[in-house]
Amino acid sequence: MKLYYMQGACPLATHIVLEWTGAPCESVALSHDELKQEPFLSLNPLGAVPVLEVDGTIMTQNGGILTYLAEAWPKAGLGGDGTARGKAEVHRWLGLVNSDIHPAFKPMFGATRYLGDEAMIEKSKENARSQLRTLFEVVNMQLATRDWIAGTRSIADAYLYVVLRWAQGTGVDLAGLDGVARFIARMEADAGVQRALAIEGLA
Ligand SMILES: N[C@@H](CCC(=O)N[C@@H](CS)C(=O)NCC(=O)O)C(=O)O
Repeated sequence: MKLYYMQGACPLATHIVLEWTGAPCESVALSHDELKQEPFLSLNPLGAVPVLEVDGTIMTQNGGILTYLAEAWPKAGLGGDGTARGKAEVHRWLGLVNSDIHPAFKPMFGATRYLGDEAMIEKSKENARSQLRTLFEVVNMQLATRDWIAGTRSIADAYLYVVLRWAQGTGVDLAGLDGVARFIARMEADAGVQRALAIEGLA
């Protein structure tokens, strides 16, 4: 397998899951400019990572890639507790991270630059931070009584950790979210997470 990634971006979740599964994989680092040019655009016309190449097949989209790894390496137990409900629970939280939390960061990553007015751009970022605080309060409630977001350690935890890193780096208020703080500490103490961070030069 070959994983195309950009440092610190969402493919860090794939790197963590690869470490948790033990699946061998080559990593290819790309700059933001390289994502928007050939030859990468031939792999993913959307110019986005992650892209995972598996035996000549190109996979894109976090949800698809992470689900593939959980299914293909079942011994790692990253797809739920083995029941239909457990799998649904993993996808519930993976969906929250991928469809609600991740896109809410867009103003912080330049999506509202087109407004052209610094005050307006800052306002859009403040609004995003406030939406993200609400989303992380929901995550915190779930983590109040659990070590892992879906009950058992799963692909959703890897992705959740990535967006929490972004929250820390973009001034989202995580104060008082004790379950979230415990989760971040648990992830940072994990040897697989540490190896994934080191692969991306973030350790
Ligand atoms: N829906 C896509 C989103 C992927 C995505 O947003 N990737 C970001 C990195 S976290 C990216 O490649 N952005 C490039 C850009 O700025 O257009 C997925 O889940 O894989």
